[in-house]
Amino acid sequence: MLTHIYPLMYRLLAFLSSLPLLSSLLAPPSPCYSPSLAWVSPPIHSTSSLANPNFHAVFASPPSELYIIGDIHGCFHEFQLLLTKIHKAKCADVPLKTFYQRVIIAGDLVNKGPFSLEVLDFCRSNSILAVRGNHDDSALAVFRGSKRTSPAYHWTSSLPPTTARWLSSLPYTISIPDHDLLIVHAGVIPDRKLAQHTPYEMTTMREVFKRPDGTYETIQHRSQQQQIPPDSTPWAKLYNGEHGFVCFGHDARRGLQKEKHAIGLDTGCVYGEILTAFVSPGKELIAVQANMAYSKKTG
Ligand SMILES: [Mn+2]
Repeated sequence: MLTHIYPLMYRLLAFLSSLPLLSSLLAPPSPCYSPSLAWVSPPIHSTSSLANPNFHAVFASPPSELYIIGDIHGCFHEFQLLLTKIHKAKCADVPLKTFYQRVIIAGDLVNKGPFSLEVLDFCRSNSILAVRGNHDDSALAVFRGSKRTSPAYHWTSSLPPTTARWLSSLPYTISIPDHDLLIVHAGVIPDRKLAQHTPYEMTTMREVFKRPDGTYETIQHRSQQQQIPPDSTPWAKLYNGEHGFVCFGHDARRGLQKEKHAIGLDTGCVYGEILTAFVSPGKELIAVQANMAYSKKTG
């Protein structure tokens, strides 16, 4: 009997879901950190695996000015200095709460530096938008039980579950059509649709090379010792702007990368260099000097 009822219930639900009002009631719960972010694919708060579907978010009604910040890596004090500097320079008359709604982090909020928990807690409690970086993903993996012996991950044992949930709800890309912007941690593969990227590619790539069939493949190198293949090219040099102007991080070795359709914002704060913000739409850069080197540059 039940086997007859289930398909009928499913069809009824599908019909109800197609009605505008009910579809909003039946929709998956919205992400916890921004009422203005529309999800192309709904976030799934998996506690068992990082093999989540690709999260591609669209920021549909953004503020007229946005400040995109590169890799923070737990450099909480430099992060605060930069926020203060941007606020003072661009919108001192705007309340801080409103100002934070204009800030987006290009991933790798954590690890290497001393204050990962503080950075996460600040961003979560102030509803600051961010995309996920490879370090954010690996910290989540350790938090969920993946074995890492490195003391670099000890801080994850103090990660509050609410903050972990917030971190796991972050998308891999944020598209902002009104600014013609795409935020992603590491990059996108030229000539490839967003939906065809894996989280690993979006959080780790630096170079691409051409396959015999003419399509591009990613390369990510882990350390300075590892050779960059001679026939590869930094992806941003080949990117034609098809997803908008891309703000990314992840490549502290190259530092600031200014290309026609993309800008690389990992300017090595955690290595004692600088923390950089990109202003949209003005394309201005605002930066602060790191207080010290917290980590040795390896890649
Ligand atoms: Mn990274």
